[in-house]
Amino acid sequence: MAEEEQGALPPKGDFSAWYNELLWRAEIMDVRYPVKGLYVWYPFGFAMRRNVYDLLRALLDRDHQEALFPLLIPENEFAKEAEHIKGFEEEVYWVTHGGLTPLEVKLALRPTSECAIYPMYALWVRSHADLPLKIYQIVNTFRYETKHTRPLIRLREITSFKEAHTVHTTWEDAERQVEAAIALYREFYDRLCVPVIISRRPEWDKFPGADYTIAVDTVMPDGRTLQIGTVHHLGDHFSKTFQITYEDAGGEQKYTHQTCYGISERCIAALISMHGDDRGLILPPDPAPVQVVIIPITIGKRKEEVSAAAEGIGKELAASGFRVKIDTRDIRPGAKYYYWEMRGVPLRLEIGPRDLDARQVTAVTRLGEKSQIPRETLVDGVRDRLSSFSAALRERAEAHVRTHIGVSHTLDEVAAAVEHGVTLVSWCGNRECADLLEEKTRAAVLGTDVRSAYLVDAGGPCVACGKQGTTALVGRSY
Ligand code: P5A
Ligand code: ZN
Repeated sequence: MAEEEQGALPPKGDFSAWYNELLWRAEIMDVRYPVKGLYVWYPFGFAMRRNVYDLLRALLDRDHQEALFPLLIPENEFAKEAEHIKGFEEEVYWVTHGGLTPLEVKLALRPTSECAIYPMYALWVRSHADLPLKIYQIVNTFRYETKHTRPLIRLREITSFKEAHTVHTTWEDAERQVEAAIALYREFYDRLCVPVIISRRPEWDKFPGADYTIAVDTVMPDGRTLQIGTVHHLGDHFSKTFQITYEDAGGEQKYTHQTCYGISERCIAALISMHGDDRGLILPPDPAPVQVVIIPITIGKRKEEVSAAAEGIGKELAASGFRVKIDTRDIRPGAKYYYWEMRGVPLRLEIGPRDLDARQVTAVTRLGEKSQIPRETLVDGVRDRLSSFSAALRERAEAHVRTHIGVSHTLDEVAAAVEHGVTLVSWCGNRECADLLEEKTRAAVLGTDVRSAYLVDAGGPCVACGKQGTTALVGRSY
C-alpha cells in the first residue's frame, strides 16, 4: 500500500494524536517494544538523533571533555547524599541478583550519574590546579516514572541523557558556570530553531541536592510547557558527601563547589513538535537527516537525460557538504513529495525536461516556497534557500510562543490562559499561594527570574494573596 493511501495524519490541532501518529509515520520511534516507557529508535529517527547530538557535542567540546562512567551504582554510594536519595528513591531500578546469586550490595541503574561520578572526582581532584573540571557523558539512564509515559518525553529508559558535571573552587565560580551552561543551551536550541524560556524553579521543585535549579522550557503546540533542560548549582552539598576537596594556593584543604546540567531526547520531542505540520515533520537543516531531496521528473521521453542531470546535481551538492538524496524509485512524483514531506526534508529540488531546457532546477522548501535556481549557481542557490528557510522556521516558532504567552492578574484569568498557553503572574513567593493557584487553575508556578524574549513585567500584587510579588511563569506542563 502506498504511504499516502494510509490517509492523512491527524491534524496538528489534535496534538496528542498527531504526535503519536507522526512518530511511526516519519519512522522516528517504534512504540511497540513490550516494556512500558521503553521505545525503539528507527534508523531515520536515529539519524536525526545523531545530528542533534553531534551539534550538542560540538558545543560542549569547546571547553568540556567527554568521558564514560558505569551504569551500575552500588547502594552505599547511592545512599550517601540524603536529599538526592530522597528525591530519587521511588524512581530507581535495582539489580539484586547476579544470575541466581543475590548480590551482597544491591546495584542501582543510574537515574542520573552524580553518585557514579563524584566518588571518582574525589580521587581525581587534588589541587586548585585541577580546577575547573568540566566533564560530560551521553548515556542511557533509567527512571521508574509513575506519571503517564510518552515517547521522547517521559521515558523509563532515557536513551540520550547528556549530563555535564563540573567542579570549581568557589561558589561564585560555579555560579558563572551555571550562566555559561544556560548560554550553551540557548545556542543549542537556537540551532534547532526552538524558542526557550529560562526560569528559576521554586525551592520545592529544584533538583534533589541542589542549591538552586534553572530550567529551560518551551511551549508545545497545545500550550503546555516541556522542560527541555536543567542547570543545577550544587553548592558544596555533594563535595561534602563525597569528600571532593582541593588544596588551595595557601596549602589549605577546601571543599569544591559543583554544577551539573542535563538534556535528554526531549530536545527531539520539542524539535518535531514545534515545527511539524499537518503533512508531517518539518526539520531545520542542522538536524535533518536529508537536507535536500532531488526528484527527477522522468515522465515521457528524455528519461536518461533527466536522470543524468539529477545525478550531477546530487554529486555537486554532496561534494559541497549537503546531505542529499536522489529519489529514483519507480513511483509517481506526488508519492515522493508526500514521503519526503512526512520526513521533514527542508528542500526539494525537482528536475524535469523543462528545467533542463531552461538550465535550472525547481526548488520547493518544506514551507511551500517555490523558486527556480539557475543550474550554474546551484550550490549558492541551495545554501541561500536553506538559510532563509531556517530564518522563516525560527520566526514561525517564535510567533507560536509569542501568541501562547500572556499576563494574568487574577486566578480566573490564569485558569483561562493556561487552557491554551503559559502566563505570567505576580507571585509573592509563598508556597501556600502557589498551592492555591494550582488548586484553582490546575497549572503550576514554574519559575521566577523569568528570562525570555517575550517577557513583560506582570506587575501588581500577588495573584493569590494580594501582597507584594514579582513576575513568575505559570503553565501546565508535560
Ligand atoms: C543534570 C544532569 C539531572 O538529572 N543530573 C545530571 C541532573 N537533572 S534532571 O532535571 O533530573 O534531568 C535533566 C533533564 O532530563 C530530562 N528528563 C527526562 N526526559 C525524558 N524522560 C524522563 N523520564 C526524564 N526525566 C528528566 C528533562 O528535560 C530534565 O530537565
Ligand atoms: Zn501570595
